[in-house]
Amino acid sequence: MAETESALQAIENGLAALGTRFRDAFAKAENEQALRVEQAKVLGKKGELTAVLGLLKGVLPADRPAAGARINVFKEQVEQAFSQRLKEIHRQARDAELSALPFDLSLPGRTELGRGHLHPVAQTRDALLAIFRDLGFAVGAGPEVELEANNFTKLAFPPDHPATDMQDSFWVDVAGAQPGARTLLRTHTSAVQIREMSSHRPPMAVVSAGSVFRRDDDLTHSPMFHQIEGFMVDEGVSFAHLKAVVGAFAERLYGPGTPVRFRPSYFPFVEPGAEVDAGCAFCVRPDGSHAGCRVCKQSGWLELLGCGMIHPDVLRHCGIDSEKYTGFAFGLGIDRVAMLRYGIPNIRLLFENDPRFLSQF
Ligand code: FA5
Repeated sequence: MAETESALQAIENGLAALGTRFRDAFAKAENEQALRVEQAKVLGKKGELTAVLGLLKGVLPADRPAAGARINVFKEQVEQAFSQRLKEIHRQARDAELSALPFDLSLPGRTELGRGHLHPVAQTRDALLAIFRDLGFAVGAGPEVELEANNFTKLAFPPDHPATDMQDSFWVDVAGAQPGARTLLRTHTSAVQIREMSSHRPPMAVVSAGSVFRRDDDLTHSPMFHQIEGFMVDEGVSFAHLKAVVGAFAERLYGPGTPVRFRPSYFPFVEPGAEVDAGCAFCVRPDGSHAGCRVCKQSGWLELLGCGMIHPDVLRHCGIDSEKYTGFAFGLGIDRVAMLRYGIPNIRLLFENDPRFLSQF
């Protein structure tokens, strides 16, 4: 009996000493790691409480449950003290962070990332669109996957025209398309003419820009490239209006006084049709004559665009009275203009996405 009493006393004394020690150690622990070390010293396998538990051997079996319960209460006290101190440590760390000196927002930023900018084709597109906007054209748009009807048929392409061939165009199947309605990646932005003229009534003057696709691939031809297309329809629109718009466009693009020349050409959707060249801006002399250079292949002229008076059949296909209304249309490759503008010799450079190349523009 005396033996068990002294064992119980030893347990009580042990817990009391341990209690003072761990409370002191927890209060002094300055960070989470130090706190966890102190906790392990008390509760760990080789910790001080294990030594106290050893004293249970000297307690009579009848007194052991009460002694065990006493030890469990102590364990809970340790754990409670531990989580309380941990919360305190976290709060102190957060307070220190919040009251530390704020970031200096006036410091210069890191420059390694560099600033991006618009792709040279996008810059050229925007410059060209701005010219036509200034001339009074509205900006329209159409999809890149287009109906055969809008890309070819309503533009009066005969069914056996080479452009409609599998070798020239990318035909695609579209899930849910109307039966019999063939679809392809549009081969030119002229399809936007059809969409606009079918959904609006004259007078109208619309320009649109975007990606187009053909089975082409060499130094100056890419399978994906970009075009700008414009047209105007109203009563009394004539070739003279077309010449005025094209002339103003050339002057805005290559400088005041830039001459243009019209050469007869064929596109199924215009009659008459023409190709337009602009005087070469790279070798023009002060008197307006041209020295001839590599860019214009010594000719003094640069190809500018294709154009013509909209064929009456095209107007009719869009439900526009071709007896009352007339119109003109024109289209040009943006990539070619960008190549001239920036002196880029190979069209593929534009689409390889090499930052060493693109960062030059
Ligand atoms: C057309 O696409 C006509 N839709 C333009 C038009 C519109 C004429 C309205 C009349 C009235 P063309 O096939 O010539 O025309 O192409 C126009 C321009 O696109 C060319 O002058 C050229 O600059 C550019 N181009 C054509 N194929 C490619 C290609 N594979 N890669 C880069 N540019 C190209």
